[in-house]
Amino acid sequence: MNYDLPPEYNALRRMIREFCEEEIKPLAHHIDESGVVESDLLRRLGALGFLGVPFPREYGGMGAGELGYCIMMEELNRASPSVATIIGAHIGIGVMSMYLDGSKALKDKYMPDLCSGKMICAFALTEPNAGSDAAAIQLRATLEGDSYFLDGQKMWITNGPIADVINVLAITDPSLGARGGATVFAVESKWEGYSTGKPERKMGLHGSPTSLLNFDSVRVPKENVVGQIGLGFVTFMKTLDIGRVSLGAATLGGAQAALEMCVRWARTRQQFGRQIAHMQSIQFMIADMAAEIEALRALVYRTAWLVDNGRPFIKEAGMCKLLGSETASRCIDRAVQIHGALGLSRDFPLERAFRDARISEIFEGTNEIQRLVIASELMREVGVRLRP
Ligand code: COS
Repeated sequence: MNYDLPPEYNALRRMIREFCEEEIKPLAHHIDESGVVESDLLRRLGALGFLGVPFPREYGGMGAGELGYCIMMEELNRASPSVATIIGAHIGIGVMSMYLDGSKALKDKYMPDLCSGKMICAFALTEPNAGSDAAAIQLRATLEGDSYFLDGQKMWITNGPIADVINVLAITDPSLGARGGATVFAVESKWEGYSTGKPERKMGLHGSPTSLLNFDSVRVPKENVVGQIGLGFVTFMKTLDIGRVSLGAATLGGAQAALEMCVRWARTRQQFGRQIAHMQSIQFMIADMAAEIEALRALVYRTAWLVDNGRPFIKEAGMCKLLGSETASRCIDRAVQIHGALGLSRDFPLERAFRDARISEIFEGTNEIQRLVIASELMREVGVRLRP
């Protein structure tokens, strides 16, 4: 379970795994059935410092960097993908966008409460007409005196119904469009004119609340601009790059959990008078899973290392998300096959894992977008600029 990482990361993993085994895993089925992650669980995760794992201590974080954060996401997703998704949206893209480009004053204002779990964060990019084409956003921010007024809608926003602070990308200069005329704003959900739609009913991740956000002339003081006016698109693209690494880590945890279930089942299940582990058809599936997971682990940990050491990582981040989500889907699918009818039972975790895994190929940039990002980076290295 240590995977040859330095001792401080092993200690972090042990701490998180213990919490997951005792406090999250026993609730995972109930979370799926009820569609709710109790806010008390998030508060307790915050009190233990888990909601600030990657961030420096000066902002209330744990200072464990991207690698520490990836280890946490891996462990959380092993226990409950719904809980992992709430925390991934909160830390990995929500708080991250503020941490990357926000002013010190803004970070001082919000990050300690976000890292302690007193406040929950969301990242709002997607709109009715802007998904993969992120630059097509229309939500408008108009400057009047010392404030901006936000008008428009965001949709499919993870943590939408529970977020206290939402980092929102809005058009501030329509003549420049999103690529030079969009800005990020930190909006508090209690402000007048802000409201959310009812939670979306999804195939999986039932405990991770997702909704539409409405902005009806929401007044945002100038101090809540995140980063520079007009450079919000870049802030959001950089945030998504980092988010893709930890998303890869989460899928790694999901795939690993499926493999462990298969190994246990191959030892206990008897058919044709012997453990199914002795059958080559089962061995081949388990071996393929193990090999793919090991390759994914190496990629995710190396990419996290690139992030922590200030090296370029955009291409590798796309690979983490692409390979991770497809590996997890494939491994969980094989696990269902190995478990036979039990794999389809709603009383056994694989059916839930199967439904929960599917979205990883879609959210935070579809896998088609990841292929485009990887190809763009490859071609950029030889001086060719690709357009979507
Ligand atoms: N890091 C830093 N800056 C970046 C960047 C990145 N990864 N990607 C783009 N930028 C900046 C650059 O400044 C770029 O200009 P130059 O390269 O000319 O200097 C500018 O933003 C515009 O970039 P580009 O023209 O490549 O943007 P596109 O509109 O063509 O979009 C894709 C590119 C498709 C990759 C982008 O729209 C995307 O990632 N889409 C998916 C969005 C997504 O993940 N949605 C999921 C919902 S949010 S959870």
